[in-house]
Amino acid sequence: MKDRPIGDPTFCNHNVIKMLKVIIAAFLFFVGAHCATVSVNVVGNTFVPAVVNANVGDVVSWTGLGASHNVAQVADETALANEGFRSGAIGAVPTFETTIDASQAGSTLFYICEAHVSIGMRGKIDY
Ligand SMILES: [Cu+2]
Repeated sequence: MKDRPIGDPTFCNHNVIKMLKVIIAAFLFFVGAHCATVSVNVVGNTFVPAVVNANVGDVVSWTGLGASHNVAQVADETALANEGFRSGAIGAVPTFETTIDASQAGSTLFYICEAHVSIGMRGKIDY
């Protein structure tokens, strides 16, 4: 093997590639380690907790939707019309999940149960 002077740009290309692999692996681990599942349950006609905090990459998971509830994103605290994620028709599924993506960062997401929004069945996801 030929000796190369310090500063030679072809020096140790293998090590640079190895280092990049380590950096990418560390980044993926770091991102993965910060993704969490945020759980919301339905108790009676209420989302519990009604306000949750989530980060980009987190999964928000609703359980207890049963036969008489659903989850539908709406524009704000008073809106009634679906605008975004939706679990389907009322009672269609017992559980529902949505993953928070970067386009939703820095805002508050509002959602309702379409069957019971008239009696205040609303929730919020804060960032
Ligand atoms: Cu409901």
